[in-house]
Amino acid sequence: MHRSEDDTEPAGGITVVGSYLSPYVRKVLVCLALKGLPYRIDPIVPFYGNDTFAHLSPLRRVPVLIDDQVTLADSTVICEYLEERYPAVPLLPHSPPQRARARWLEEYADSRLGEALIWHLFNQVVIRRFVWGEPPDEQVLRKAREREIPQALDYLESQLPADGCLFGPIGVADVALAAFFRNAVLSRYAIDAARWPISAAYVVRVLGHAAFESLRTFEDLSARTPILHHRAALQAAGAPISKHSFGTSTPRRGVLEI
Ligand SMILES: N[C@@H](CCC(=O)N[C@@H](CS)C(=O)NCC(=O)O)C(=O)O
Repeated sequence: MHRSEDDTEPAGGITVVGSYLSPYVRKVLVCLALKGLPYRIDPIVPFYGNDTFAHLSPLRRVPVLIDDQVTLADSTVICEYLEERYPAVPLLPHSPPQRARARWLEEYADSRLGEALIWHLFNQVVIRRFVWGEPPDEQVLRKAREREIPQALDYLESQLPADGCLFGPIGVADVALAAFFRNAVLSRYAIDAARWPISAAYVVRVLGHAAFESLRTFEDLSARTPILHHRAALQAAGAPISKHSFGTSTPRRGVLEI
């Protein structure tokens, strides 16, 4: 699945720029794994991107995918591209209504779960502290824990299957939804299985898939390693690290203010 035998960039191969801690990066890495596509990763936290990174990703966000033909800076666009270019293992269902529903749930994950679980939870407890040396905004955290996440789980409880995945085999909607809840785990937020039994079981099931499992060591390592040492620590642990990095040692604020 990974290509870590040597330090040569694979000719015509795929490079993903972005940290193992990002749910949007995780979504792309899991889709690559499911499609059996090898890749290299430049595991930068986006605030540490250099000037070239800003050129590749105008919003200075991760993931960025670079291959022999294109450079793309949005997880949904990347996954659609992979789906079209490498259709052998499909990650969208076949019928138009189901495809549309899969896209909606992916969009819901990226936007609403992104807001609640990343900007208002993970970024508060992890990024603010470890990138900016600031304490979390307790009001934002409280709102996320007490209102936004419960609201999202109420909705998901009505949408998710009691068994298996959303549309048969695991697909991009499952990957996107579960990817965000992995950051909930990393932020020490556990879904209350008594209140949302279907969602709690679904997230455990999807995160238990081998394609998610294969990333866990690198995620946990990133979570406990100072940011500037991520690359070396991940390389030592066998991650398929790219030869070149778009990282720098001083963080700068993002382009979008959310
Ligand atoms: N719509 C983008 C969102 C990506 C995104 O927001 N990534 C976060 C990391 S989890 C990021 O790069 N944040 C840096 C910032 O907000 O400046 C996608 O789907 O790829």
